[in-house]
Amino acid sequence: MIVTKICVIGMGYVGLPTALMLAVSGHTVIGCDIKGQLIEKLKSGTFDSPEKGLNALYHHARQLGSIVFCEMPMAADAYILALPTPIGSSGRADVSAIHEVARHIAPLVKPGNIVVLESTVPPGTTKDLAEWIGEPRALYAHVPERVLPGNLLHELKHNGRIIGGLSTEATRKTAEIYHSFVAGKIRETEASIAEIAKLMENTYRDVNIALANEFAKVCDHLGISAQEALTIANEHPRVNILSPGLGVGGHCIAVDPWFIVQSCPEEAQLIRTARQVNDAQPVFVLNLLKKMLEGSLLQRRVAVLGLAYKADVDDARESPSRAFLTLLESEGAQVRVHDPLVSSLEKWQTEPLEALFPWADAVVVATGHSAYYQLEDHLIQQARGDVRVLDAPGILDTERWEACGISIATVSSSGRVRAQVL
Ligand code: SAJ
Repeated sequence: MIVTKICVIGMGYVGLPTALMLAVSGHTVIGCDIKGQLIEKLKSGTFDSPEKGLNALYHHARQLGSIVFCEMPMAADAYILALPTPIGSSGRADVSAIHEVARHIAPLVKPGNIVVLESTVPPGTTKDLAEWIGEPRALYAHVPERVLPGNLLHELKHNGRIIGGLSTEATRKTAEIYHSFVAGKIRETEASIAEIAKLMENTYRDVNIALANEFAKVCDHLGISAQEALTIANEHPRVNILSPGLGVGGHCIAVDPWFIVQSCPEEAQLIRTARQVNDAQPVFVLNLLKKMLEGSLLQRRVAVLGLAYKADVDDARESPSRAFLTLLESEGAQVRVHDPLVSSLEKWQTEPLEALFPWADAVVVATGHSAYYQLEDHLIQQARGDVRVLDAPGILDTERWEACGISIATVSSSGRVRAQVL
């Protein structure tokens, strides 16, 4: 294996683990980020993460002495950019972080160096990056990240990777680097194909969840249990419908489909509609709750469980809880919140469940944290006997709640609950 000096730019949830993996796989690594405090922590050995295995990998890399951290990029053989690409105020992808880094590394990049873009980007951005850097003899490739927070290190090693170079030499040389730590299949292709393939992956998931959310609405309207119907439909060997819930959050699936829509607004009708369906899901859940509380939320006390964008992560970016909490307050409800991993979301501060349960007229599970499935009986017993419980992702242990005389509605069972109870 060729030992390479690699500068990884962006020490976020993708860049840092990638840098550490490279550092324990025989490379010399420079990890950069403009966040001074983060770099200080990484340098001083005080970095701490809830992500499984990350702390151990960090200490291992430091012991090997194969990684240094700094705020500005330094000269290397290869540069890997793992930077955020959010949706900007114009509704288009904001690639300014990539543009800015291109400006910084332009004087460092030499002919034959490798420049890899891992950020999810609109089609054509890898080519733009090469132009922004302006060293046409460097080797450019898009290698989209594919990891799931919570299982990051396993996925980084075992997931297949797409390597899409602007030239075959770029693809081949970039693949050599990734072969040093990836056990999954490495798929070599062109940059534009890698870019659109990554967007297809997340769009597929978004459209699938939108379909599940729409099925939940349809079944609610018809007075049918969507949950049972979805379970049965998914028993077909070629059907795999995902689960309805409060909506789609996170900085990937709720964002990336727009990159396709911005590139082809006329062609991407289904993709746009799926985004809109998922964005509107908190309104559907709000209306279910309203029906459960006899039509009005005015002055009703609602405890919302879950601020994170999905189960068992401490990340609330684009969380559908935000829209839901805002809607609740606009209806005049009194709102208090809890999350085992996120301490606050804007003005909403986590409070102990012991304080919320005796207080609440209604409990809404927004995020399917395993802590909510595992709730202890003494906590459930603190809920009021007439409390209404709406479990959006459908994760509560219904038997234990029912043993306390409390019935539970979920987004996918609301049709049946409505037909029977409401
Ligand atoms: N969700 C549902 N129903 C489901 C599954 C998820 O409502 O059945 C919701 C979640 O609660 C969450 C949102 O969808 O709010 C997104 O969660 P996720 O677990 O589907 O995805 P992310 O955004 O955490 O990670 C995705 C992954 N992409 C795919 O699985 C195709 C991951 O591999 C990517 O690395 C990541 O996007 C990314 O960065 O692109």
